Amino acid sequence: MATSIKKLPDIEQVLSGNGACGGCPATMALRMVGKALGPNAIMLLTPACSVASMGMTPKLGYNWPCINITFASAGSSASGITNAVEIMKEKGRFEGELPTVFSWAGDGGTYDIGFQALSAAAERNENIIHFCYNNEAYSNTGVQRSGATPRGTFTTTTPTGKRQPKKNMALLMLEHNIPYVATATVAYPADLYDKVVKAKSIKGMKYIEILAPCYLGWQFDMADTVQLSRMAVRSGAWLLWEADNGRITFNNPTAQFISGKKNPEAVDEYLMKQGRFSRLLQGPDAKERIAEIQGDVDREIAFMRERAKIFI
Ligand SMILES: Cc1ncc(C[n+]2csc(CCOP(=O)(O)OP(=O)(O)O)c2C)c(N)n1
Ligand code: SF4
Ligand SMILES: [Mg+2]
Repeated sequence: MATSIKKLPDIEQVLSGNGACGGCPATMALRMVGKALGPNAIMLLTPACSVASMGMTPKLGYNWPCINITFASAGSSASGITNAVEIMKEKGRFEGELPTVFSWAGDGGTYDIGFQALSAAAERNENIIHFCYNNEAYSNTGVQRSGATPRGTFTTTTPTGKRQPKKNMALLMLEHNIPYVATATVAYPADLYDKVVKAKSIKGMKYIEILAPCYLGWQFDMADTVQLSRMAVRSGAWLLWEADNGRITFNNPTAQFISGKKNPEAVDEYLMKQGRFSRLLQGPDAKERIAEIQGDVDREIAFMRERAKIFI
């Protein structure tokens, strides 16, 4: 049961005056993460919009010690820092509660360029939280395709629509046998908050992926970020789930589709609300293209329903 949004702490770790676009989903998500983690944390960032938005010392937009690292090294850098603070504590050179060490990366820095070091950190079960805010493209450099970009999407490197489906990164992380994996999105802030609070309490590797509809890449009105996020979940294009020690449970409204109590909405309306699809869905082959995307969504729901039954 998610905490009510009215009961979220007043604490703000994302400060006013940062350089993000209006309606930026990454910044909204980070605000919720800040409420859940509190001030005692160390943040690592790979190159992405969240770095471009944060400003420069001494006027950082994020109220944590922040370290900018290379694209490929979120897993290894966060591992080094978490081990360093634990050893300092053992040697009596660090007093008080250990900080939460977390990496904050985009889908480019997680699915693609950062995957190798992240996979290695997961296999070692390092005591970190890796957050992927997934806007389904390399937004900061002008919207190029990533491994998280869904089939049929226009990006500057897929001008006629991406041909391949996205990969299921959260499931790949689960298959590393780590203690906690979760998916979330900005339209369900209390669900996100609860998941981060839980991750903070668990020792070992935690992975949380947040769908982050970006008006620039997805081509919608920046006032509609939350609406797009909700439509993604209601259509089943984004599934809300978590896995404690390998056991998958689904969160509402996804849980209702999985149990068959309710059907997800058709993806058409969700797709047509976004310029990155709608431009490509106006031609003579529109019906087949929509059917192909709907097929990917239906397959993923069916696959996750069956995958959740496996717990040995
Ligand atoms: C090795 C390397 N390649 C390319 C870049 C240029 N670059 C900076 S940010 C960025 C996009 C990152 O995409 P993502 O991780 O999805 O974050 P987003 O921009 O979408 O927030 C790229 C390609 C870089 N900094 N380092
Ligand atoms: S381009 Fe998208 S992800 Fe980047 S700062 Fe703007 S709204 Fe946020
Ligand atoms: Mg991205």
